[in-house]
Amino acid sequence: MNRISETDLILNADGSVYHLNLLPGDVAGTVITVGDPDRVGEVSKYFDHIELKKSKREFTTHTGTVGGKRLTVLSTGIGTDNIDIVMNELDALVNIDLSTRQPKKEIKSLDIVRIGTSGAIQADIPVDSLLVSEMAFGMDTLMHYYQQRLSAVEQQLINEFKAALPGIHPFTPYVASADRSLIGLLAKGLPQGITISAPGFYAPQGREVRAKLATAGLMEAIQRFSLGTQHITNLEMETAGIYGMASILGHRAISFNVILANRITQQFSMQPQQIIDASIRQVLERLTVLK
Ligand code: R1P
Repeated sequence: MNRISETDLILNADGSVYHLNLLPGDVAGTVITVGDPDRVGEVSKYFDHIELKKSKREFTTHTGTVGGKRLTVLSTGIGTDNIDIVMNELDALVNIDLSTRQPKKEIKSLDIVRIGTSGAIQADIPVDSLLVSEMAFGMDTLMHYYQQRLSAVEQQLINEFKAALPGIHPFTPYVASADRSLIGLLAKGLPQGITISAPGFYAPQGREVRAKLATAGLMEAIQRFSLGTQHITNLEMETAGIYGMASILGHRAISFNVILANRITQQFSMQPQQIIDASIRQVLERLTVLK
């Protein structure tokens, strides 16, 4: 097999992967991702034992155990450009022999669990609720750089969504889904929805601060779009990339969204930190079912 070159997969002097600054043994089979580096400690404070803390740029990692289960929590920073880095380097840590620079014979599948914040775009989704992304459309372009094999159903979803944005959005969105088995194991009793991962926070999510500068009609078209009885539920900036990369690399992924804002009712959470904390505890409890 071809040796992976020093420039395709960059390693630091200690053998760790370039951006995450991690060695293969540093990562557990279940990886919680959060956007905010400060949220890593908010998750790991519930670990019984923390065995490792490492950091580089926006990527902070803590690995430890909760009730005997080994977990890693890692910050991705904001956006799917970072997700490209995080998913490739996590995959390299478990599926590439970093000393020989060859893919391992047995490919390992990680469980990737996002705990992120998000804004709802349907009036009936309450602020402070927790919503699981069943599927996500990427309004960024990340998956167009990969050979994402789409089912006929997924291709149809993209066509329908693109047709709902005529002349408003110049790019073809991509679509990717949560792992069905993780949804079965972890999402019981929680609302599930269709998430939009936007490539920015302001105009890409319909926000206008100083003047009317955002593309007219985009948010309204997204909000109106329906697949049968389902509508797009929420906006954030990573889920589609995580789902797309997980599916091409063979990992299982699920994204939990703490709904801090409702863009339709224009409400923002009165107690965001407490709500994020309660959601972290809820997700950690749910993770105990994973082997
Ligand atoms: C924007 O404020 C950030 O918050 C959301 C978005 O996806 C974006 O990363 O998630 P996190 O709270 O996990 O960062």
